[in-house]
This record gives sequence, C-alpha cells and structure tokens, in this order.
Amino acid sequence: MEIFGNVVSGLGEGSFFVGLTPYKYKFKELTGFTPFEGTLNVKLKHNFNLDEFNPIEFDGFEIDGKKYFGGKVLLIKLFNKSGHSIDCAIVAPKKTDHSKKTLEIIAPIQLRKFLSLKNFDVVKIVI
Ligand code: FMN
Repeated sequence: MEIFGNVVSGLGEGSFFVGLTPYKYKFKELTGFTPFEGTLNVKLKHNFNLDEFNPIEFDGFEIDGKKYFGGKVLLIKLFNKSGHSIDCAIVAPKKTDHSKKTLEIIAPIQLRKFLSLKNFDVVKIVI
C-alpha cells in the first residue's frame, strides 16, 4: 500500500523520547535499527489507522517514578520525490500531541538530511 503526505515540523519533543535508552533498545529490538534521536512528522490528508496494518506493540516503562507510555510501531519504506528511499518505521505512542493525520517516523539516520527533505515536501510511504 502507498500513502502520500507532506513533511511538517513538530515541537522537537519526539527527539527527547526517542533518545531515552529504554525506547532506543526497544526500537532496535523491534525494527532492527538504533533510531536517530528525532522523529520526522508526515502530515496526511486523511486520518490513518495504524491498527489496519498489524503494528507491533511495545510496553511503557518507568524511570525515577515517571511513567513513559508504550505504543505501536510499523515497518515502512519512505521515499522522497527523487525516488530515494530508506527502511524506517512509523511510531505511534499511546500518548501524543499529534492527530491521526500526522505520522511520526523513526529511522536509523536523520531522514531530513539523508533524503534532502524540507517542510511541505511530498513523501511516499510504502507499507
Ligand atoms: N508523550 C508523553 O506525554 N508521554 C510519553 O511517554 C511519550 N512517549 C513517547 C514515545 C515516543 C517513542 C515518541 C516518539 C513520542 C512519545 N510521546 C510521549 C509523545 C510526545 O510527547 C509528542 O507528542 C510527540 O512525539 C510529538 O513530538 P514533535 O512535536 O517532536 O513532533
């Protein structure tokens, strides 16, 4: 299945969470790669229901009495408009500021740099 969306900026909070060691280990285990400390946000025209694609669930954890949420990941391939692509994953934490139209993507490298992406660029997601 192919989905198209536009690159948008977030508040940078995703990078804090992905940088937490327990999440890093979980994502390495579930996706095969250690994620770059940041997420790429992709805005779609329609709501996206990750559950239709059998995502992998991960549990939350606690550090110093603070609870961090679990969520779901789904392996995908992300393409830029030149056709360059990278294997990465959609991550959907149980708690997020994003609506169902915005996907947060993690990858082994900085996607904006590797795929030369800037805000509003169109990307293709292949599931
Ligand atoms: N938000 C929380 O309030 N609690 C969490 O435990 C939490 N866990 C997250 C784990 C991961 C792996 C990611 C990517 C996000 C998590 N969030 C959590 C959501 C962020 O607070 C935020 O809504 C989201 O990452 C948007 O970030 P952005 O502004 O950089 O796009």
